[in-house]
Amino acid sequence: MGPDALALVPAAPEHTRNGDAGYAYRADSDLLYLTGHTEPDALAVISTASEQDFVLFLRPRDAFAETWSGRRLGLEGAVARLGAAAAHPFDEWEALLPAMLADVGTLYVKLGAQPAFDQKLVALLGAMRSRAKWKGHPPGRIEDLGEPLHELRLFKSDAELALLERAAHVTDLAHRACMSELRPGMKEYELQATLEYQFRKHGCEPGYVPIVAADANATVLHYHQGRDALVNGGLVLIDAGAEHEGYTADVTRTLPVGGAFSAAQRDVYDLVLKAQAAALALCKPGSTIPQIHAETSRVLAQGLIDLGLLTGDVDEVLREGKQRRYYMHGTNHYLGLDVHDVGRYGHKGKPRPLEPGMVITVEPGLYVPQEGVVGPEALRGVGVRIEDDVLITASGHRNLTAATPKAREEIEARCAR
Ligand SMILES: [Mn+2]
Repeated sequence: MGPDALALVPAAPEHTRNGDAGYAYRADSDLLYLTGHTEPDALAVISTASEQDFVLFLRPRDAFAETWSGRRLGLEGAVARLGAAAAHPFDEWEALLPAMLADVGTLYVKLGAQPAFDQKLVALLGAMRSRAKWKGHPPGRIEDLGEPLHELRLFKSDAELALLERAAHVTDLAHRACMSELRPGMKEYELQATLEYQFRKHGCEPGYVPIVAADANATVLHYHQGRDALVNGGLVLIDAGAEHEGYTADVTRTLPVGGAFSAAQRDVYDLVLKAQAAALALCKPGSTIPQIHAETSRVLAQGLIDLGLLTGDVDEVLREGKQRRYYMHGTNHYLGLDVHDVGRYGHKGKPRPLEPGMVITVEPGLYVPQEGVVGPEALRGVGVRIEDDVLITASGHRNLTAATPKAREEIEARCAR
């Protein structure tokens, strides 16, 4: 932020599910990252313009309110537990902020993220302007807080990596439980229950709504209905990650129901695994995400030609983007507090190289529609994705989710038991 600057980070609003019932509250990742505060109705003020470098507005202790909606950290807690230099009741932020903003050089704020907050802030700046002669001017510049803050979040500290490793471990337990409990006739939601049971049993929660997709349901990328039965000889795609203290893993495995891949399923599985190996080999400093995607797409395109799903030579297929009919998503995204984590992927169309400390997913897949495609009948409706999470290191990468089985023979053995 530089000197003489002040950043504002509001808490995420609560959302009602229906009636008086709310959704489970999840703190805004920026606020969580900077402060550790997990309650709604809060505003963090981070300052290089004042001795008070971290001031938190938050809900004060209130015996009656806490009877209904749970214990609160309170003002004393903000100072004692979160290291705030000062704490004030949340409903005083509009009254107290003008004095904190007066004659500050630069205000950092993420405009557009929370329109209701923006509106109050703009009104407050307007009121400051009309009183500027006596009370001090509003900040001279307004900068996007996302730029410096998300650059920080993109590079994981050792403490953050320890949390991600714990999330990866619990995710591994959950995927292994699915492998051993998998039986023909089960419903998709039963495996979803297995995943969530393991997450919660180990103190985590789902980092995103798990995808459990039987057979052709796997060709719907964000499939969430989850009420179909698993058919003997079919496949089930499981995309699920545990979130631990805000940090989530993001792992996909594709399993044979009954314990044996058919010849056609095996061909697709082996191809996706081969594409993932090619992608992983490029996960090192200096590579770019578009470069990894291009190489992954090349392996998949050649395989699609070999399987009879595409015709022509591989350069022509890639030039025309024909492989996108079967592989329509990207190969990598950043991972951290958000499953699709923050951080710039490039600037003005130029991709940025990977650097040590970044954590990315590696997730090639192939999804053969049931209708409107050429090639062998047996491939129709087959959807396979294999996804791991890697930390970029100085010498290459470390696969944080390597423990979760993906070798075809091992997957078969575990699912057959
Ligand atoms: Mn992913």
